[in-house]
Amino acid sequence: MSKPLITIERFLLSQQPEYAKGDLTTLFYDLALGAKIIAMQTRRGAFLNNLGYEDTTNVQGERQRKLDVSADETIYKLNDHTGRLCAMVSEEREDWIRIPDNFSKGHYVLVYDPLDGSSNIDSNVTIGTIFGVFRALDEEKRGRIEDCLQPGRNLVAAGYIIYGTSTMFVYSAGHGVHAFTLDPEIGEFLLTHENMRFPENPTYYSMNYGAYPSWSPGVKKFGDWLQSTQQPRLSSRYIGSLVADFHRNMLYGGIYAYPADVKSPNGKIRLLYEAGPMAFLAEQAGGYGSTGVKAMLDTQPDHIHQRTPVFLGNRSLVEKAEEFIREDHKG
Ligand code: AHM
Ligand code: MG
Repeated sequence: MSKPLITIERFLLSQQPEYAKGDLTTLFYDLALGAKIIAMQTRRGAFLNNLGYEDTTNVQGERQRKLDVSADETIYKLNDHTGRLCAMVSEEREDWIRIPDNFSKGHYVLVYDPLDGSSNIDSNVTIGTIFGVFRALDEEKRGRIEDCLQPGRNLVAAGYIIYGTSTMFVYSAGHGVHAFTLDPEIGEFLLTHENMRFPENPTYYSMNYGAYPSWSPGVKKFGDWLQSTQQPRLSSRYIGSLVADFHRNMLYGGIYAYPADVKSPNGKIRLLYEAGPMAFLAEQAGGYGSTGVKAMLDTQPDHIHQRTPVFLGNRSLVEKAEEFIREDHKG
């Protein structure tokens, strides 16, 4: 007998029957559709005149690439009118997104980075989409900034889509991390990796050592420790796409870190729609996510584009980073 074909929808319903016909299931359906469209846009970028830059910058002052903008439009357009959401936050938009008045509103908030790993977009290197889903704090009021500014601990679900040698949809709705691979022949995501866990013994570390001179003494010591005193020794792998580095490390064990440095005292990665969802996935896969000082999931965002230092991966390695960084904070 051949193996059953398990779609995201079928799997979600089998795991969490309470979501039957629910908004979360259909939200995932739309995100998966978005993933297929963005995968096509990135694959055909050169033919669609979709490589290179727009004339615009985003709120972080970064020049927007055409694919950043089209991926953002894709996710926004698939979700603005469905009646499932009361608000959205995108890395590419300065303000939180209100659902237009002519559409009905729902209980969920979607936060997303439409295309992460921007520096890799035009060079055929793996990139990803990151998302998180919160429930509105006050379901009556439907859509306020407070509904968006929630700590990762409140996430109902989170995930990423990885555009690599294949396209994968990886998510957790609080019952483990599961991955679905896009079968391009039939255009459907099918379950390929159930209940992903960080292996006990890590293999890789992923940090941009080009920033070493600007790291704090504690981060430098951690970076040195990763390179010199591990038995058996870890190997270095750094793609510069959070999704890709995290995904590989979840499969083989390891740590991804983007610490603070002199240039960016709060680090580079955004708390709400990058670090929070990835920390949720890390904990669901038996790992841990930290700011270097405390659990990422317990960190309350003060504004939607807030940055944070990030340490994600095997708990033993992330806690080691915290040990070294704690030294920086002692008198
Ligand atoms: P982006 O949202 O502008 O793409 O920035 C986030 C990305 C991460 O995916 C990646 O880990 C990091 O920036 C790489 O930064 P750097 O080139 O400084 O190492
Ligand atoms: Mg990003």
